This record gives sequence, structure tokens and C-alpha cells, in this order.
Amino acid sequence: MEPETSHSITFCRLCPSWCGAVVDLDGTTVTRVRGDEANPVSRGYLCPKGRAMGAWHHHPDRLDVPIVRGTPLDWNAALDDASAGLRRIIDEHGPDAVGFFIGTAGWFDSLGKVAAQRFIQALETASVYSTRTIDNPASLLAAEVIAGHPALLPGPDDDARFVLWLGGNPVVSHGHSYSLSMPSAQLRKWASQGELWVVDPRRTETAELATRHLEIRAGTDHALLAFLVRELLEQGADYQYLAAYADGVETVRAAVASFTLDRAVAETGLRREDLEALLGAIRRAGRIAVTESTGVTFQAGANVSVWLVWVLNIITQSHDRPGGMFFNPGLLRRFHERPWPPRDGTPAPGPPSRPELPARWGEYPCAALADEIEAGNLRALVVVGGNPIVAIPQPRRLAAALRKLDLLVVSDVIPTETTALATHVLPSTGQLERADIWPIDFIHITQGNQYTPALVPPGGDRRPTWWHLAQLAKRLGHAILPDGADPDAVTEEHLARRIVESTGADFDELMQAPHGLSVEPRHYGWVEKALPDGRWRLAPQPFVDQLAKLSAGPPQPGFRVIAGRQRRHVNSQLTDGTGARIPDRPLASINPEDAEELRISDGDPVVVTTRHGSLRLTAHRDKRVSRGTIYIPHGFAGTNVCDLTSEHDDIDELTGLPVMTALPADLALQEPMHRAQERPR
Ligand SMILES: Nc1nc2c(c(=O)[nH]1)N[C@H]1C(S)=C(S)[C@@H](COP(=O)(O)OP(=O)(O)OC[C@H]3O[C@@H](n4cnc5c(=O)[nH]c(N)nc54)[C@H](O)[C@@H]3O)O[C@H]1N2
Ligand SMILES: Nc1nc2c(c(=O)[nH]1)N[C@H]1C(S)=C(S)[C@@H](COP(=O)(O)OP(=O)(O)OC[C@H]3O[C@@H](n4cnc5c(=O)[nH]c(N)nc54)[C@H](O)[C@@H]3O)O[C@H]1N2
Ligand code: SF4
Ligand SMILES: [Mo]
Repeated sequence: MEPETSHSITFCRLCPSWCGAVVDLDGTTVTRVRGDEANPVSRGYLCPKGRAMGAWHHHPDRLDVPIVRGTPLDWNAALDDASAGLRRIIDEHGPDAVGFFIGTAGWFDSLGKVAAQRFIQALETASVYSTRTIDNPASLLAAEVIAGHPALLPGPDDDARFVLWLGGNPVVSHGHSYSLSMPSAQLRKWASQGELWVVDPRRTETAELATRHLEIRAGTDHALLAFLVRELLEQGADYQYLAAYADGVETVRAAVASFTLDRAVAETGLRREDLEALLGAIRRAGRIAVTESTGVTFQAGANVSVWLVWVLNIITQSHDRPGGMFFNPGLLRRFHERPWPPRDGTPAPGPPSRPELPARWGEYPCAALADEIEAGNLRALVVVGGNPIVAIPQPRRLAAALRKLDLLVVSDVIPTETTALATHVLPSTGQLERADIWPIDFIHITQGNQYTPALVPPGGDRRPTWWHLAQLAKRLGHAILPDGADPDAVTEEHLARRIVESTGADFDELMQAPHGLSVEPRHYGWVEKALPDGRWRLAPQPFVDQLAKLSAGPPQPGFRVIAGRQRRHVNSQLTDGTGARIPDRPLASINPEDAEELRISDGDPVVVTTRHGSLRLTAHRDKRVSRGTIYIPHGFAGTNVCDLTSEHDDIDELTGLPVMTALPADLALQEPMHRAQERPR
């Protein structure tokens, strides 16, 4: 593994935009990080988190040596100990007693991710967990059920003249299932060439750039969407197209029949004239681009809303069309040339302790993790680039469960709330210390691909995550690297080559484009050709049934607590303010009029309570937050919003998603006694 220190062109792997970066080095010290103007996708753009890449790499707390039960050990001793533990557990309890959790940084480390997948396959364990089931399982499920494959995650086409974005703030997040490099420029383009409507209970940075912002009552997007579908099926749908390409139109019509304008107004809290204007704008536009992000996929009505988003795009013949929704077939995977065998959304049996939950996409829902440990079904967990304590509901219960494991093996770059509980902490190479491609599973989302070598040699005694996993596997008798390669003899470039070639793509083409390649020319109409039986399944019965159950009736009084991202951290990463001049803070943001009524001032200590738990935090008056809404960011361990969610109640039955936004909540000033205790000394 000879890192090529001469290179300074790379890309950021903190979020799925994978912006091109130029890293200036003085020896092995990063002196400057800037956007790569020559990157054909990000064209010089780099957000504050990407610019913090150097500070993140040089973080004073970086993990340098393996630590086994609190004691630093050399690699051989640490891996021998961990693999002996795994061997014992497998022998006594079978392979399902060994589980994996793949987190955000695990998905974004291409070699580590493939090694984890192959390790899982070799062990034949069913106990696989990832952030998928606490993020956007609704989007994957809708894609699979309606079009036959869960990876069909479209985004608004560059040339769209009418974009409707629900529950996303790409200016901050850079998109979700579909990434947006240079989000502000793209959003401005959409707004200037047509209309951009944003639906969000907050007037977000994205809403500021929109031609119209609809301040919806949290948790009611399905009512807005059902109303639009109802009216468009009356006038505006392309019936000729539907006759040729879709099944279930009449079932959809019946399912949304009760969502009249009156009902939509009553449930969403939006004004009648705004709903009429939106409908009129869609009818005028003809071709549209409707998309959802986590503000929708975290809701109780997530599946239904995503389904109706698909229905809107299909009935207007906008899916898979220029100026509508673009499905990126991937630069390497080239889905348009090699279609897949269609799937129909039938789940596999769930985890034994939670038989009511489904297994999908080879995973159990994260909501079952603590129960599986408590039940004794899971005795070891390998965490790859994740921090489950700040990601999964009821963190205290989860922490207690993780402590009961015989083995908790965590590959990470810095100490976290999860490494604090680990029996084995394995220090991983960070972004600048390892080679990468844009991870294979995501190329349909990202707008191109790129190969980067490692820019600097690993500091301390850090090793790549793929190496951790391959070494553990080797000790258990499995050769998990491509061609059975020896982890100590193979180079990262060779591994990347084999992974790319396994898709049928040409690695040399990537090597010859150090600044990356973009997906141009774009392909349209390819999903339609690959549809099961050549037709969109417009009315999957499970979604129809869920819509019928969602009939909310008139809104309940009280607050709703909502989720949302912040600019300078990714989930729990960088929440300590690394690289930021003004760090993000975990505040409870509320509308000033609500604050006035409750006599809450800026900076007051408040307590937010849902039926699952309560959280103490500091109040912040923010007129961008709509009335009745409490906005609390995610990712902070000390002020962990996962305390307000549940792994048992408010679980979606089709995906196992814990509801994470629009939860009914109470807001109160903290008791004076608590205030006195918590006043800083
Ligand atoms: N209540 C509530 N819950 C939520 C959410 C919410 O909004 N509200 N959001 C949900 C969503 S969308 C997600 S994706 C999850 C996030 O859940 P996670 O993905 O588990 O959270 P992260 O904090 O991103 O964890 C990434 C970990 O990887 C480590 N890391 C960074 N770089 C590297 C590397 O190069 N190699 C390795 N091995 N490790 C690295 C980081 O230090 C960090 O510990 O949380 C979910 N849970
Ligand atoms: N800066 C930054 N970027 C990130 C991350 C990060 O932590 N920080 N995390 C990454 C990850 S893991 C993910 S999954 C993506 C997420 O990407 P996005 O889904 O775009 O995430 P947000 O920016 O939080 O946008 C969600 C929006 O939904 C709104 N919302 C909440 N509840 C509702 C509701 O009931 N209805 C509607 N209509 N809107 C609602 C919120 O106010 C918020 O503005 O971002 C990725 N990028
Ligand atoms: S948007 Fe920011 S965090 Fe995401 S890849 Fe680009 S620079 Fe990195
Ligand atoms: Mo996420």
C-alpha cells in the first residue's frame, strides 16, 4: 500500500455529493482544501464541511492504535482476540449471532463497504443493520414496488420547468436520495427557468430560493399530495400514456377520492388559494418534477407520500423524461444497458425478537437492534463507519444493550459515544489516507464518478476499514477480497480496479480522468423499457391500505417536533465544531409568537416531551419556523434527539422505520430547580 503523496486531487466523502477537492500538502500536513474547478460535476464547489476536511484529518483525537477493552494492543493481538471471540460466538450460537451495522461513513468508503458486504456474505449472517432503515426506506420501497428496483431514485432534471420539493433542504444537505452539487446554483436555475415550489414547515435556505414556499403543517404531506393526484386525475393527467404504461389508475382514483380541497386545507393548514395556485401551476406546466427528502421519508405517512410523489410524476408523464424526473443509470453500473430482474417488494421474515418487522434489502430494521441483543440473538456487532448511539431511537436503552454484547467491534476515525462502549476499537484510515471511488451503490444517485488514490500515508497505526474486515475474515477462514487476495499483499488501486470491473465498466477510463467523469450524455426512457411487464404498478395495495388508515381528521392542538440538518456537521460528525468558525448548536427553534405565548425567551432552558421521552435544551426564537413547530437538529450526543423517538411505538409496519419527524410534543420552560442545577459554573 504505497500512498501516492504527489497527488492532491481528490473528492470529499462526507456526504453523497462527493465534491471534487484540491488538497495542498506540506509534507503530510494539509495546508489548504479548496474546490476542484476541473471536476465536471462540482466545478469548484466545496461546502464548509468539505473545507473542514483538513481539520477533520488532523483532529487531535484521531484514533491511532487498536484498543481492546480499554488497552492499546498491536494489530495482531487485537485482531486475534476479536476473531477468537467471533469464532466462539459463531460456534456456540450460529452466524446470526454476529451482526453488522453500516453507517454513513461506511456507505461512503467504497472499499470498506464492499469488504463488509463480502464478509456478511461469507458469514451468512442475517443480522445486518444499516442507516437505510432510519433514513429513506420509503423511497426504496416505493421504487421497488412501483418500478421493480429499490435503487431507482430519481431527481429533478436539470432542465425541469416545474419543480416541487417536499421536506428537503438541499442548500444545507446537498440533497438526499439524489445529490445536488452546487445546490444554490441549481435551485436558482430551476427558479429562473420556471417554477420551484418548496413544501416545508420551516422557511429554509432552500425555501428562500424558491418561487413559492408552502408552510405545511408537519406530517401532513400525504394530504397535499392526495389532493393533487385527485384533481389531476380529473384534469391534467395523460390518459393516453397511462393506458399504455400503467396499471391501477382506477384504484388510485378511488383511494384519493375523499381528498377534496376542503379536506386538504383542513389537514395541511395551507391556504385554499395556495393549493389552488399549486394545482393551476402544475396543470399549466404539464411536465413536472416532484421529489421528496427526509422531511417526508421520516414521517408516519412516508410510504404513502412517496408513492403519491411517484403517482404525480407518472400520471403527468414526467418520470424518466427530459424536463421531468431523471433516473441516473450510473456511470459504471449502466443500468440502462443491463436491466435487472424485477422485484415486487415482498419482505423476508424479520428478526426473531420482532417478528412483526420485515427484512428488506438484506437487512433487519435498526428498530430491532436493542431487542435482538436483549433476547440473546445478537452477541457480537461490527460497526462500520456509524454511530448508532446518535442514530437509533432510545439511545440509553441501546447503550445498555450494546454493553451486554460479548463483542462490539467498531471501525472509526475518532472516539465516539459508540467507540466508548466498544470491546474492540479499530482505528481506520480517514478520507485522505485511503483510495476510493464513488461508492458503487450510489452511482445512480451521484452525477458522475472518480477515482482517488490516498493523498497521505496513514498516521499512527491506522489501517483501512477493508483491511480490518479482511483480516478478521481471514482468521475465520474466509478470503473476502476480490480474487481471494491477501489483505497484506494487495494494493488499494487493485481492489478499486476489481470492484469497478465487476460492474463491467472500464477502470482505466476512470484512471485517465483524475478530476472525475460526469454522467453526460443523459439517458431517458430507459426505466420505462425495463418496467416489470412494461408497466408502472401505480396502485400497490399496501400503500392504498396505509392511506386509508392515515385519515388524520382535524389536526390536534399542540406542537410537532421536526427533524432537519445543519450546515456545518454531518449527523454526529463535526458536531464538536471541528473546522467551523461558528459551530452549529442543538437548539429548540420555535416561532416567536409561540414563544411569546409561553413566555419563553431566547436562551431559556426548555424541555421538549413526546410520548417516547423528553429532552432538555435551549430555546431559540426563529421566525422561519412555523407556528406549532419545534425544530431540533439531529446528530448531537449530549442533546440527543433520538430520546424523542421510539424503537417500539410509531414504527412503520412496511419498512420498520421509526417515525422521526412531526411527532406530537409538549414544550415547557424547565423547572427552576433544574435550571439552578444546570447553570454553568
Ligand atoms: N431522531 C433522529 N434520528 C436519526 C436522524 C434524525 O434526523 N433524527 N437521521 C437519521 C439518518 S438520515 C442517518 S443517515 C443516521 C446517521 O447515523 P450514522 O451514519 O450512524 O451517523 P454518523 O454520525 O454519520 O456516523 C458516522 C461515523 O463514521 C465515522 N467516520 C467518519 N469517517 C470515517 C472513515 O473514513 N472510516 C470509518 N470507518 N469511520 C468514519 C464518524 O466518526 C462517525 O462516528 O441517523 C438517523 N437517525
Ligand atoms: N450539512 C449536512 N448535510 C447533510 C447531512 C447533515 O447532517 N448535515 N446529513 C446527510 C444525510 S445522512 C441525509 S439523510 C441527508 C438529508 O437531506 P435532507 O432530507 O434534504 O435533509 P434536511 O436538510 O434536514 O431537510 C429536511 C427538511 O424537511 C423539513 N421537514 C421536517 N418535517 C417535515 C414534514 O413533516 N413535512 C415537510 N414537508 N417537511 C418537513 C425540515 O424542516 C427540513 O428543512 O442530508 C445529508 N447531508
Ligand atoms: S457538499 Fe460538502 S460535505 Fe458534501 S461532498 Fe460536497 S464538500 Fe463534502
Ligand atoms: Mo441519512
